[in-house]
Amino acid sequence: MGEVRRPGPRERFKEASGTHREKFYRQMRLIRDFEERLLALFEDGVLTGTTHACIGQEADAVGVINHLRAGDVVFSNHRCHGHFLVYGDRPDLLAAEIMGRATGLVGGRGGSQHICYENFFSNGIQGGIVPVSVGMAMAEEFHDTGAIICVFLGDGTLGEGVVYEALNMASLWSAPVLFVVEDNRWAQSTPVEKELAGDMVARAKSFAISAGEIESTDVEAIYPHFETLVEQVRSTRRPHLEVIHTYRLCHHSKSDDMRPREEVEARKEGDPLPLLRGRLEPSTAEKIDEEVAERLEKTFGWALEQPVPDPETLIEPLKERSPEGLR
Ligand SMILES: Cc1ncc(C[n+]2csc(CCOP(=O)(O)OP(=O)(O)O)c2C)c(N)n1
Ligand SMILES: [Mg+2]
Repeated sequence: MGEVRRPGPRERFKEASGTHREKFYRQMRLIRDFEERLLALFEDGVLTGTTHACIGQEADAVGVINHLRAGDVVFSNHRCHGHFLVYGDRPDLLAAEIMGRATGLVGGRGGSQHICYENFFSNGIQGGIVPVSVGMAMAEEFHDTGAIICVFLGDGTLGEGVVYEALNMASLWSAPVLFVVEDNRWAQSTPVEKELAGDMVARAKSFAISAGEIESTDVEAIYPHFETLVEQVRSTRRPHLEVIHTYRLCHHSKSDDMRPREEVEARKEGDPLPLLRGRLEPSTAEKIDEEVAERLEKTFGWALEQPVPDPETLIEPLKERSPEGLR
């Protein structure tokens, strides 16, 4: 095996604190509460610009990324906070980044959508990350690292032509990429029925890429479902595409929601948080809720005190960063 590119302290994936159930609930609680606090700061006018929350889709990030190993690479899109928080467990650096602070993940230049941390990369251009993830997979193969790439994309993004060039090359070149399509039934204000012809799984199969789907918001269904898929990509060194049919319970961005109210209300029954919380001992769930609330209180308090970058440095290329944050 060659040297793993930018390995990072990724062994944390193996350290389950308490049971899987507790760990998964803690991670989902962190994502949900982080984003709710963020949205409140936008409402209060403390934050400006834009952000896309993944409220309702937390089980995807938790159910997939917890299978990855040190050295594996994650690509995400505009809706990246959940993926990042499971990958990096650094709400402090993410909060500072979204607030445009110098001590954020990428020095306050990336904001909510453009993150780079260890082997995690996100970009807000729909579809743009997909060919990059295939190129990255080929680089990992070239260096014989054994790493795999996991890339998250939305249902609407399947309308971008570059996705199909990337699927074609991934199959031809045998790239170890797990494409995870989060089908939340909407692309901004367009329902999936008006944006996508045919079948998502069949599209991948037409490139001789193995593919499947799961309809669930239950992390205890998604996590075991992805165990074999991640192992399959790792051992066969071939791409796989898996669709998670889920639902976004929040607006697309900060306040834009064109969906029928009744539809959103009905989907709240599948909210992944109460679903898992109900399986925990009430005292355990309360303890986790308190722990997360306390952590986020410190996180946001710290982030709000961070300095903004010196405008003189804004066009300078960012140096390799190891931001300190709260640790
Ligand atoms: C190339 C490009 N076109 C348009 C946009 C604007 N845009 C941001 S999110 C979005 C909808 C994406 O829908 P989907 O892929 O289903 O992801 P979701 O937002 O549902 O998570 C659009 C059109 C963009 N970011 N990039
Ligand atoms: Mg969508």
